[in-house]
Amino acid sequence: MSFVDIGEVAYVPGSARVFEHGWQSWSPTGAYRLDETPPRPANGTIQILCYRPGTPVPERTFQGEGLLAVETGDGSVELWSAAGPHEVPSIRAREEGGRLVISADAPARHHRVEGDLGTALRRWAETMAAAASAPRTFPALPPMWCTWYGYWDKVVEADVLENLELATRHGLPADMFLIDDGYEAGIGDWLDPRPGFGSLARAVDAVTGTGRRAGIWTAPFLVGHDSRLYREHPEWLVGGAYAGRMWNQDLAVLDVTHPDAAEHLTQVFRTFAGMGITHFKLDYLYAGALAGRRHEDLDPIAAYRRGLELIRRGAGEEATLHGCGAPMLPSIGLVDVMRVSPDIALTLRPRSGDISQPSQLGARLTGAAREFLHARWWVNDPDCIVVRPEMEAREEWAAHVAATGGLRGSSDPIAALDEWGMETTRRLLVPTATDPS
Ligand code: 9PG
Repeated sequence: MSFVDIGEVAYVPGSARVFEHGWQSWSPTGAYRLDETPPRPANGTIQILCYRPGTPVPERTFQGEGLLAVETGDGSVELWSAAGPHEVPSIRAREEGGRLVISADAPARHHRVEGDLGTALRRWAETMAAAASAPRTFPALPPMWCTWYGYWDKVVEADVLENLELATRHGLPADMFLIDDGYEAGIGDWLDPRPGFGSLARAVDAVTGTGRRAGIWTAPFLVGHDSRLYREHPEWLVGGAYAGRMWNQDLAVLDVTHPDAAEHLTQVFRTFAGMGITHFKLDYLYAGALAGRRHEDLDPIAAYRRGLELIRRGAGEEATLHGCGAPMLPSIGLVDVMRVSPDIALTLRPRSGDISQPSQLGARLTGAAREFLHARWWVNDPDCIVVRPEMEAREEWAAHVAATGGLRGSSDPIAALDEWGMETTRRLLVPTATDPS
């Protein structure tokens, strides 16, 4: 891929800022002064997992995926973006002779907006939503409870039952229970139970039996090298595509353009829907848009969109599709809910210093920078409410969640909440805002 200069901007030194839009849910997004260095991946694996694969950024260069905006400092914003959501140019800005030179690796359109960055981003989001036929209105989604940030991959059926009981006893209005990563036998083997989890069907029945909706996590485009799917169907993998390493194994990619793999994918979601599951957290979705050799010669973004359509076919029109780790622009119109930030964690700062990694700081910075997408492209998911006593700076996290209109989900073991945690959780568990801010 080669970059071609497409424009330049004059700016006011000291007050100008460049807004970089990250590729997927976990990719850092924000506005930076020209003397700041934006977040960059700590290593090659994180580049694949959390940034745009294959697009390392040169030194002293800003880069947005599908969107780069310059708040010039004189009251206007100059913005470059894809013509539509199905092509996502990488767009760069570098300082040269007192101006910013803009370059891109695919066609990008220029817009100039009088006003501040927030105004320009809101207007841009509306233009893109219309071009992508995103829904015009967004439902008030009820709050939820999620297993991940309390039980991690050790979750068992009994944890779900215990928290159902406690939610009822404490009057927590969590109307959907999401069983996150940990119930499955392998990455790709979604219908096989992890030995020791218990029964997924029983857990789902317990949830729906209380009148709540049941949700489940999958990473539908990933195939872990340790999985049964990987052993049994090497012909279903995208040739040469490497989705990184997680769960102590290398990750391959399901080729949704292979008819049998496509049928399998739809069937997995049809099976879950048949159990009564209506909310689907679809994680590590970036994998579906990786380049590689596919059965059918589709470009990666078209293949990604095809994959989501196959999932929708199995999950049903009424189901809620919840993207995570997902390429942002390519998902418009296909998901109902979208994670807009890296993971929350019990610690304020990320271990590696890279804010694409789980941490409160990363989740707050990128989540706040993407609040303008809420109720314009989808329902934002700022990640879960975690407010038990061991959570570092829990007041700050609660304040961040309170300021977003997006999905409210609690993910503490309810028994671990002290009085402040319980009150805060109850206060924050409200339906999503139907209007954008
Ligand atoms: C389940 C989790 C949860 C969580 C998702 C995703 O790059 N990383 O280090 C990285 C860490 C965690 C992570 C994604 C990326 O979490 O966002 O809500 O569902 O998977 O395994």
